[in-house]
Amino acid sequence: MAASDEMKINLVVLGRTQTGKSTAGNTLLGSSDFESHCSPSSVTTRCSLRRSCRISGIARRSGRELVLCLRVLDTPSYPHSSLSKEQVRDSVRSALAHHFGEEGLHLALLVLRADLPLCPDESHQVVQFIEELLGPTWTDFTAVLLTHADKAEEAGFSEEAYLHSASSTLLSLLSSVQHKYIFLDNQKSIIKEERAIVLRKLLNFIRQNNNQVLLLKHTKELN
Ligand SMILES: Nc1nc2c(ncn2[C@@H]2O[C@H](COP(=O)(O)OP(=O)(O)OP(=O)(O)O)[C@@H](O)[C@H]2O)c(=O)[nH]1
Ligand SMILES: [Mg+2]
Repeated sequence: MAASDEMKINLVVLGRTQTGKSTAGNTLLGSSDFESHCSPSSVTTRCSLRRSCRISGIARRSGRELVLCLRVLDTPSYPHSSLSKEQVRDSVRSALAHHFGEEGLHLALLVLRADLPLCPDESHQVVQFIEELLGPTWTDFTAVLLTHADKAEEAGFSEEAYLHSASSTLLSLLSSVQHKYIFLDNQKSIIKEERAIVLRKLLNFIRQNNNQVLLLKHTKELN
């Protein structure tokens, strides 16, 4: 297959602890590579990259099947139960530069729990963190992943009702990332068709940003 029929997609999951970042990475990759479980302390303590290639049936280009190669960088949370902000920021920064330095990052997925309200202080904290990592154009390269959609659904919220009742903080965050958001139920074992729907949405977000990538340099090169 010609290289032009392949598309590499580079993603990073970011967010608070126990929001479902690692599980979301697994859902997207269709694997169980990232360690993920319920814990009273943060589970992920270092960045790790996993990939899933030869994904077909998602998109076509010029009438030809496009084969995706998805790469997901899992990260320790911020805030973290045992790492300082600087430790998390430095390790994510260097992992981004190491893994995506040459090809660039397509999208950062800011993972939030759909079943918990987003309050102004925590939104400010996480947004500031992402801005420090990605720079001033962070909104173009960020989408919000609302995990625990199963719990919101169990509580009787349709997507429309959910957004109607959501905190103004969440609504303003969604607006700042140009309404790039996806509801995700990580709990059920996602079937191929559902995963394809999520991947198509991500692809549309990337297209919405004119297929641009964010180039992330090593800190040393920035000086
Ligand atoms: N019900 C439900 N549980 C979820 C969902 N996503 C994740 N979980 C559960 O939430 C817990 C934490 O998930 P992780 O993926 O480890 O969360 P994390 O954000 O990577 O956590 P840290 O690495 O500790 O920061 C696990 O028990 C998951 O099974 C979801 O969409 N619905
Ligand atoms: Mg994790």
